[in-house]
Amino acid sequence: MENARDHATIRRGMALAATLAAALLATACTRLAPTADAPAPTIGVILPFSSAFTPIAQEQQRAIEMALADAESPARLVFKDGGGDAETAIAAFRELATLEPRPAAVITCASWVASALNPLAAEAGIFHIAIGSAALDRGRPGHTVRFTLDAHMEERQLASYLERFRRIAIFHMDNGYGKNWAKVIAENFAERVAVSKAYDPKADDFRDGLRDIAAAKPDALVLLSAGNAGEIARQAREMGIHAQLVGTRPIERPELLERARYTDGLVYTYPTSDRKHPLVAAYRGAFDTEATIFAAEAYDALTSLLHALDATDTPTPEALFAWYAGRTLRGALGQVRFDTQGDAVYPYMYKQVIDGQFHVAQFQFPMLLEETIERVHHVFHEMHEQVEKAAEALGATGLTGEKAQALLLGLHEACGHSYDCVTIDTRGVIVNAAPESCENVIGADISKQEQVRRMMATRKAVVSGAIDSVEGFVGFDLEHPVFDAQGKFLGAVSVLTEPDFFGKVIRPRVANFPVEMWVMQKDGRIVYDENPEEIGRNLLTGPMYADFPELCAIGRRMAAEPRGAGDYEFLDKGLEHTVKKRVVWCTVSLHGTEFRVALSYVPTELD
Ligand code: COI
Ligand code: CYT
Repeated sequence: MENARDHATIRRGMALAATLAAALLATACTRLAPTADAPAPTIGVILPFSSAFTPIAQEQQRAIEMALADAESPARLVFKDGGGDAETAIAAFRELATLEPRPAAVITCASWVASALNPLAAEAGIFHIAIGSAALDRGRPGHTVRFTLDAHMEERQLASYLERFRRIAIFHMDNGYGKNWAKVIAENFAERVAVSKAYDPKADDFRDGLRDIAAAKPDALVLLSAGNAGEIARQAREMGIHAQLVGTRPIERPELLERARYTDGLVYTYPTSDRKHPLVAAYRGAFDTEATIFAAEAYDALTSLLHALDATDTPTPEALFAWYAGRTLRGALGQVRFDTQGDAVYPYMYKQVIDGQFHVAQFQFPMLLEETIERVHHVFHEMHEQVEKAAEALGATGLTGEKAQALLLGLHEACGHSYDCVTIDTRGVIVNAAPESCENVIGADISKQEQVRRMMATRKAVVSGAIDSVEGFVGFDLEHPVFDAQGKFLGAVSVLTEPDFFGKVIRPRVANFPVEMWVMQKDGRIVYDENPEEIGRNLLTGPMYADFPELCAIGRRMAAEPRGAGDYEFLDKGLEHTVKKRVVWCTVSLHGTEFRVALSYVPTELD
């Protein structure tokens, strides 16, 4: 490489000049002198310049040009107007495909464009990257790489919040983004969707559709919208619609804050991204406005594409796709993992418009904790009720024999997260077990286990802490005494939880949120953590924690107090760097055994 720094400087100058000169509808071109050995690759970029999304296209173009200016290797960018529909984008693609030399790749924005161009790009042998495309139907798998989280994944996160509403109204853009999202919500909340209306994103009067929404008297109004959400909110409020406003990723546009009076309180899902990435400050400096996630995706798309082109000997679509699939990248989006389909996965959180600004929604941390606690509580409660019934029935059948085993199997099937169910006799020996695959534990003496001793001593139902089960893994055991009709103590019936019990209950509740959850017993033992290395360690006495006195202090408070919150320093998710964390915790208990369920996050990572 000759003088990479000079190149970078020249490119930066050209990129900014191009940005300033680019008329909205014009085809902008950034030409670079090819280096002696390899010609600069041509990259086509199709953005919705002439559409309802002009400011989004502009933002993406700026970010792509900034990425080129920051890059080590040259490229020739050819921007094309994709309009607001698939047909215009297809025509733009056909023009790109005739260029000499042919583009090595095409970057496109919008769901409807991504789905339409995936097969065409595959056909033409041109690698395809989709940005700003939450909905994508890949007619040709293994070809398109996407930088946007899929709507289904985002909806799973939005659902945690939507669950609290009874009458949901949906007002969506009449395009591939809006229609697909509306469908995903309707699939999940079928009977609660009171009304779902499409609107033309190029319109400026939305009152026709909003009248039907007003008539449905919703308590939540989901806007599947971009820049015109502000105007929609104004018209909705003026028509007397007071529902909670809810949104999704593209709703965070500067235009929204111009209508802050009407959009205040709006809650929406949004990527966490990396607000400390140089792009954020550079964009603000150059354009005096905030870069949104559209810029971050566009910047990372071009940056990574140039790396991929450098790293592949023959940059065929197959080779480029293979470069992305399974890879983890770091960029303006933060840390991004590409799955084998070629889809980017990165954390989303809730944001909220408060006092005319976009904020990280603080309510989400206690909300996610409460929801998770409720879930664990539900599982415990169900086990308790089922085991109580089984104990009653076993009093009549006795603890051994086929009838008893059928009861144990029924108990096992009725309890979510049961690994097996057994009966023990008065000596503490396992005398029966279900399912059949677990019969090998029959005969094991578990009388020395702490919870068995407690049950024997009190003849009351007990729950263990984490125990090393005779089954061979760490589990939690609910023991319920069994008495016959005369009140004679026969022994007990038990449900043992499956391996990774807390993980199985907790993980889906907080999947893809930028939080970590962990569970501690009152003795300080960590019985669940996202980081498996920490499970089984003791927060109060473990050497791993000794260098973090604030964390130990939190641990002592958690041992003593059923609920609380605090700040501490500890290692990040990868156990690499020390970061300042915030924690909120709560308790779930059954038969006197208490578990502290904690949620922690890094506030500075989020804003
Ligand atoms: C999407 O399709 O996911 C988008 O964000 C498109 C955008 C132009 C509203
Ligand atoms: N196993 C079991 N303790 C064990 O080790 N099934 C119940 C209690």
